[in-house]
Amino acid sequence: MNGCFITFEGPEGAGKSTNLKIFAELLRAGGCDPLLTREPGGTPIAEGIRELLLAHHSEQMDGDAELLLVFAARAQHLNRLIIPALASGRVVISDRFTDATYAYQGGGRGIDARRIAQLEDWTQGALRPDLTLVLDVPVELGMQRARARSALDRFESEQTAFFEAVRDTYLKRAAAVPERYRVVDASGDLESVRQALEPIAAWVLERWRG
Ligand code: T5A
Repeated sequence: MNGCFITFEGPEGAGKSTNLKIFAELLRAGGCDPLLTREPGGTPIAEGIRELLLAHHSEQMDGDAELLLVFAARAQHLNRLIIPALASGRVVISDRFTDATYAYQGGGRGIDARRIAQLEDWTQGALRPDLTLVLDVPVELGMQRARARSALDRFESEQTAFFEAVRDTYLKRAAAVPERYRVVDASGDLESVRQALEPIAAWVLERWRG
């Protein structure tokens, strides 16, 4: 695999989507043309599964059903979009990936991380992101931003304890493997986050140029 796989993670309203675009601009300014994608989603079938996952339903979604849907979308996304792009040497940046499953289905829903790891191995084989940026904000600030932006989806309608567990899981995963993760304080204004992203983009460009 020649390319570079970067993921953006963090709790609700951390600014992943906004800052992913800024990060991509920094890479473009250095001559790199990254493929931007997102999870759940990224291909038409995976986007269909995303709609099912985010919508409010009249019956409660079973935790295992939710977990399997997340990985069904991921299998489609990986095999149809991410792996071919990496194989052709592209830098791929995904707005969320499997760390979100550990954070939301593991931390938030309480599903055993070993079960998630089994599905991760099955779906991804040895593939893991080369770099994961965790945009970190206190839960209440993130929720304020999310509420100000649009109506809340099924995940965003969870309680504070759920989001605290999500954030905690991200921070623990980042602390456990510091060589793969960069935790970015996303509680300041967009300019301060951009300044934190610049050296990380420079690192990616250096690696990309070989
Ligand atoms: N999910 C996903 C799982 O449960 N398991 C999984 O395995 C996966 C992959 C969808 C949901 O799916 C769940 C988690 C999610 O709940 P999503 O579409 O990425 O995932 O949904 P959200 O996390 O809800 O994405 P958001 O768009 O809400 O959050 P972002 O991307 O972090 O925030 P963003 O960039 O849209 O910003 C939100 C608002 O805040 C402002 C922005 O302008 C925007 O209005 N903002 C700032 N304002 C001031 N200062 C800053 N620094 C700001 N940064 C952003």
